[in-house]
Amino acid sequence: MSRLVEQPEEQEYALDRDCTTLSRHVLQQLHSFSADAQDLSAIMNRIALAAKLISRRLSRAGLVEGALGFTGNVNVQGESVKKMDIYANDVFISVFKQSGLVCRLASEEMEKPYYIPENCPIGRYTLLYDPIDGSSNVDINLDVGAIFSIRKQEGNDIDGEARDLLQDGRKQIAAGYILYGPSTVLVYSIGTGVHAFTLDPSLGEFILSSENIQVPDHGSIYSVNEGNFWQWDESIRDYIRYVHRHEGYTARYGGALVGDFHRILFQGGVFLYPGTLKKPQGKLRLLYESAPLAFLVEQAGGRASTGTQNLLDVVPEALHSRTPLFIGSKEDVALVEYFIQDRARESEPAVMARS
Ligand code: P6P
Repeated sequence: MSRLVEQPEEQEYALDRDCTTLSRHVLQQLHSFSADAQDLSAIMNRIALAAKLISRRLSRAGLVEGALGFTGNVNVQGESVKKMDIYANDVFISVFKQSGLVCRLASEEMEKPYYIPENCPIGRYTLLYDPIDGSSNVDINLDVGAIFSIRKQEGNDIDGEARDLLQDGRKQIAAGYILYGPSTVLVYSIGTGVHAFTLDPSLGEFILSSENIQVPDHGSIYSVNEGNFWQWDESIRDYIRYVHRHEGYTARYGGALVGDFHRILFQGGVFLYPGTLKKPQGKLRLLYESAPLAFLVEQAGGRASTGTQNLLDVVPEALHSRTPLFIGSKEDVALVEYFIQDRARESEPAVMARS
């Protein structure tokens, strides 16, 4: 039986790809070895280290005493806190503490940012993150994620109110997420396209797996928690009725934003978290959930909206501000906006010609 023999050029490609680590890729993207470029590369490397530590914990959580379940506390969001939320939050703090890279860490799990004063004279960056997104999936071994955003430090924040963070999403200099699924994948952008790295446990390295990802202009997937139908504005109900009545749509909803977004990034479609009666501004937090994903999706040729405004233009009133989120393929987000902007009630949307 003939052995599959890689051709020399295939061997060279495979070896080169296996050597394209995250930190090397960041420097390649920046075409620079400046201090700023090195800092950004080092920050991404620390995020990768946090991802490896959390991935390791998740992969054995069922076997580790006290890894799963609730802490019995409620966070600033009013949500019950999982033990994994706290563990992951502490991992990010630990990996950045001695790094000299960031002055502040702003997290879904902390009411106020965590300051690393010894880094502030040096660190010119703030890391905003959701350490475990979708923690309702943790105890049942389904996919969860983390979302991160990197912003430049502006001013010295002497009163600790972090007002310089209350700026629109276009102030982000980098953003990404980690998906803890069958494999651990880190997706990021520094404004030069969207790129995915897969953790190779045998190497302990994130290796480049997809470069310059482009979200399709249209996809069949709509991703929303239809259990909230009774709480939605009529325009959202009209949109849902539309996709229920037209061929070519498929519902997919995993209960973890990162996994649902990852599916849409690669296959197209739209993720929706509209405002509800109980949460008129929606559930998802702007600075460390929606805005980082909006940064990515625009880099990938897609679109993110509050329904009436480009998500990246939204200026938060507070660190934990929420917004409705409609994100994904530009045609599919535009259709949702069409219903929301109420034009659809008078005439058939132009895109209906598609079906
Ligand atoms: P619901 C997880 O708690 C999360 O913040 C996102 O990851 C997810 O998309 C959303 O909430 C799920 O919320 O109301 O559908 O359970």
